Amino acid sequence: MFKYSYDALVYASEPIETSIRRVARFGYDAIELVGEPAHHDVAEVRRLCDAEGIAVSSICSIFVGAERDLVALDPEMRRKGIDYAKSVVDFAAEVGAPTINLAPSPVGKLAPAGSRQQEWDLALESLAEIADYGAKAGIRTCLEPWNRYETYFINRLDQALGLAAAVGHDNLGVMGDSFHMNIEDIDVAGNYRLAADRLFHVHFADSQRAAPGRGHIDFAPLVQALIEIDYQGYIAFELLPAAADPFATLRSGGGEEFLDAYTELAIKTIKAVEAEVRK
Ligand code: LER
Ligand code: MN
Repeated sequence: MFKYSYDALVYASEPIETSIRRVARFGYDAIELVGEPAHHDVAEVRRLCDAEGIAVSSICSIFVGAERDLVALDPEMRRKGIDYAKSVVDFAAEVGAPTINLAPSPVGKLAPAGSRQQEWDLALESLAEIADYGAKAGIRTCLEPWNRYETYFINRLDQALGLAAAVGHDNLGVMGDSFHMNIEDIDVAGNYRLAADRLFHVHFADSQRAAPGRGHIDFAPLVQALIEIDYQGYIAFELLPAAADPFATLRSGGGEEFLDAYTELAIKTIKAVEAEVRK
């Protein structure tokens, strides 16, 4: 059976203790933490996870803003982005998370500042440095493609594979988020198969980013593909309200169902799909 995780990003700013207890209560193997090292007390996270018998599956890097842009044309800004990614690697090592995700440029940057070629070349350099730093710390790094409304850089898993191959570092793989892939990838299951052992991490959410079972993605072919490639990573649920600014919705107390109800429903739905597919 796969290992399951829930992204604490969904829980917005609630105390981490509540989040860890909730995922443990609903039978998860792990929690995914938000890539804001300064917002976490590492000793507390470790103590709570040990007490609840769960692991930290991964760190979800937060590439937002000009200071977290791995292809920034200004070398000082680019350095800030690289240093941020390295701080997420350090955080992962401290909390015992095996994997972090990376994005070449931040959420909401919808056009290159320089030429595409120039930014591509900068991405190769920045990503190689971070992948290498991760390798030395024993932390796997992987590229997450986002849909066209979040980034111009890479939108599909096959593009992420192309970028990872161009970097050519063993420690740089890809991850596939079913929400983004449902929008952009021609064949979601096919692209999981194409990634094969370069697929380091998976995010699952339904078509409108609600819990699987609440939208129109048929998860059986996706699960089948993961089984066929002998996927050994975690399936982490990253669910968000259907709003232009889902975080504002969560912060203002909207999206109550993303707490207990979806935490319970997501794992229940996909475990049932997994059991059926493995029959
Ligand atoms: C992060 O995992 C993600 O999928 C992005 O949509 C965040 O903006
Ligand atoms: Mn994601």
